[in-house]
Amino acid sequence: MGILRTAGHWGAYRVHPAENGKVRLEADEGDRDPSPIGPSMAAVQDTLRVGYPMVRAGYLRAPEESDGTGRGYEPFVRVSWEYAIELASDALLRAKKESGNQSIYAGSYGWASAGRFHHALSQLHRFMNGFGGYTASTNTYSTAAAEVILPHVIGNRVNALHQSPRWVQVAESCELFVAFGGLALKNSQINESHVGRHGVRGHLDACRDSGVSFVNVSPQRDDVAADLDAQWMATRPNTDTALMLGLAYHLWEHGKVDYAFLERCTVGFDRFRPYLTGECDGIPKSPAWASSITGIPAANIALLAERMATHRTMISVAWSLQRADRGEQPYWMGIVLAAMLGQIGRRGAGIGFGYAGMNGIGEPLTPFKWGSLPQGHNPVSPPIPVARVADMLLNPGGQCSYNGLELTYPDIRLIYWAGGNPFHHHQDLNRLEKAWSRPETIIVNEPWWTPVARRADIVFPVTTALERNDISCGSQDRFISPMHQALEPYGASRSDFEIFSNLAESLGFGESFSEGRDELEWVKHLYETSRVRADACGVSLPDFDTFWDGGQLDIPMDDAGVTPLEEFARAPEAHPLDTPTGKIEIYSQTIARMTHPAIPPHPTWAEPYEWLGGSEAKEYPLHLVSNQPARRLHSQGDHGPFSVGGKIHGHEPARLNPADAGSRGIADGDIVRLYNARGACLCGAKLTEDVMPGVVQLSTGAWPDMTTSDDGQWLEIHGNPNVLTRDQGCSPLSQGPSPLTTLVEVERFDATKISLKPFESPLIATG
Ligand SMILES: Nc1nc2c(c(=O)[nH]1)N[C@H]1C(S)=C(S)[C@@H](COP(=O)(O)OP(=O)(O)OC[C@H]3O[C@@H](n4cnc5c(=O)[nH]c(N)nc54)[C@H](O)[C@@H]3O)O[C@H]1N2
Ligand SMILES: Nc1nc2c(c(=O)[nH]1)N[C@H]1C(S)=C(S)[C@@H](COP(=O)(O)OP(=O)(O)OC[C@H]3O[C@@H](n4cnc5c(=O)[nH]c(N)nc54)[C@H](O)[C@@H]3O)O[C@H]1N2
Ligand SMILES: [Mo]
Repeated sequence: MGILRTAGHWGAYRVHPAENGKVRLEADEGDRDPSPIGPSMAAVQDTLRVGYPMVRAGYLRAPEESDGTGRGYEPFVRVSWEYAIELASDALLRAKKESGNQSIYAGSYGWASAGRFHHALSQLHRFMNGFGGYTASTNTYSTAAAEVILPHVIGNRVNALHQSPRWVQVAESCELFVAFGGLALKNSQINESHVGRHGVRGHLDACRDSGVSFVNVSPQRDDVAADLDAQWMATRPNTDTALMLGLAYHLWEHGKVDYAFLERCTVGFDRFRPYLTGECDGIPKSPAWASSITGIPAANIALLAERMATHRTMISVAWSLQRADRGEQPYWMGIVLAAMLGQIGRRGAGIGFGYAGMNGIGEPLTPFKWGSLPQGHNPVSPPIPVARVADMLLNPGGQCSYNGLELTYPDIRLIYWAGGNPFHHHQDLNRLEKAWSRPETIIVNEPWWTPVARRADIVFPVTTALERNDISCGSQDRFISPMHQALEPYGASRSDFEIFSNLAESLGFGESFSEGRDELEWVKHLYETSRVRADACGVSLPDFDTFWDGGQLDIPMDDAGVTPLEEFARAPEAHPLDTPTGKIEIYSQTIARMTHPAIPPHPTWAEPYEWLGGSEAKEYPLHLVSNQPARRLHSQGDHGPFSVGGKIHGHEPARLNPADAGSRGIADGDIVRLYNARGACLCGAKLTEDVMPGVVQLSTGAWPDMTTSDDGQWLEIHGNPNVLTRDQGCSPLSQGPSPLTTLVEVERFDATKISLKPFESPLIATG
């Protein structure tokens, strides 16, 4: 074997041996904008690892009568693999026999690690299906509201969330790029699969060089790279729907609506117009009205509408906008605004979702599907909206409205989590902590002693990507890369595949789970499946050995190709959308039939449950923007040097405007307490004019470090925003998470008595 290679969500790398048996990662040749997250992850391959199967002491004493309130506090006891597998098998069998497979929750959301074969969730779901099924989750924390609203408005076929008009075409043809939620370069460092080459910086350079004008509609100035000279329209968080309505009103008032496009490609403008003009409710959604809600001067709104009508315009809507109360609305209204401009389907113009949210957005899709681990069939239904997990645990038998359905929550007795960290990603962690104490058994597969591993009954230690063989590829990346095993497994850790093979063996379906293949045989099988599919599309891939010993392969992709929405806009009769009418639905009969007051049949502005313009702001006058971290992927690698290097006295930085800091006596570098009625956390203050007044920004992913404060309340002392966010669905339509709708207050905090220990292994008792 020549050069060893690996890949992660943050890039593709060559692996070099380093001191103390460690490895050093060097960005793959050709990646001109590599991410430091990869090398930082490599530095913690042996830090805070779970080395052996571990069982919570109270659970070990009495698995059948365990008290879940001890989770997260009691010490763990090291056990043998045989015993751990037996305990987990017994628990699975007990739940199945006494309450049926529905009582097992394996919705297990999370990003795990890159690698087509060792994808933790695919392994878990294949295993659970072999066992007779499980309660699953539906939609994602990233884009749940969009995943539910877009099919109603533009259908599924266009796959709009992953098929935004191509970057190359934007650079060639777009004149005005209006970025709702910005284009944060930090977010484009990663991908759902791996990142072969970081391309967004280059695309933005090309846009700048060809004279594209950028407008950054966001509470943060630095959501768009400084050298793009974007016009910053600082908007109150969660008011984008109102702003879009104001822009739409101006177009209508000044005869700038493309009625021919509306006639040809949409339905329902006639039912939406009375709302826009105020005919039906007495409130014209004028720029002046939008100004009173967004805080943006009316003249600027009118001016932007004029520019949009006279330039080839891309309306870009970041995913963050829909991770909020009524997050479906800005997505729907963005499409209506683009339709009124009549530019949907024109090269480099129209509407795009999630630009710069990941490296792959705005890239073409691979022309064939990569091989993947077969999942089998899950006979258990319904799946539960992913962010309703705490509701489900707290309310067995309770009802949940979702996309026109009434779901009943199952009674969950066992949770199996692999590849995610709900104790960073879920909202209102204090509430989740209560919900988490309910089930009888919680099993977690994890490489590190993360907050969720620490709250399990049985922890199976998992190898990392550097300790196993795999391939990395994905539909939005033109590269496929080998992932070679570069390190011996840490301690007694095993891959998720081995763990589930062991469990399946113990439960009597070992052969059907593994199909008699070992790791490398599976990797080869997935590669060969891909090779056959590629061949059918005229793409020739080398044989496995050549690929395995070589570097990344570059798959030819069609940059100039037509996107499905472009095809539709050119010839809507020949290429109808798969909406009920075949057209863009400005008014949806399907949603109207749901007859729910919180789910209007056309885009509508409604006040979020808490926001800067509402009465709640009297007590908690700052809007918390908990966005994605620049120095890690979610909570992964928070203990790595790159993430730790960004902390302030060990706390996660919270950025706020000097005006807000000054009025509270807060100086740069102070420890501050962010709080509201749901919880409180400690952060390091960072003052910057890049954050608009009235807003505090705190990235997600700091490992929660819980303690009790003087008043007996829970205090999170590391800086995790999810002790402050509300655990409420966006609406009964999508039930998506709404963390970006959160108000807080901030004060200086005397942290002299605080002992910060977010990165510690739990106590290990001798068994
Ligand atoms: N307030 C607020 N909260 C948010 C968001 C927000 O904007 N604001 N964003 C949300 C979004 S968009 C997302 S996607 C979620 C992200 O939430 P998650 O995807 O849950 O976050 P990660 O930190 O990536 O968790 C992955 C876990 O998998 C583990 N892991 C890695 N490799 C393997 C493996 O091979 N096997 C196993 N078994 N485990 C492995 C890692 O150690 C880590 O603990 O957070 C959501 N939460
Ligand atoms: N480095 C790094 N990159 C990542 C991730 C990571 O963890 N680390 N996570 C990845 C994942 S899973 C996802 S889903 C994507 C998420 O991609 P996004 O959802 O686009 O990312 P965020 O950083 O949450 O939000 C982007 C910006 O939106 C702005 N914003 C917040 N609320 C509002 C609002 O109401 N209106 C407007 N106009 N703007 C608002 C904020 O200023 C914020 O900086 O990022 C991905 N990229
Ligand atoms: Mo996400």
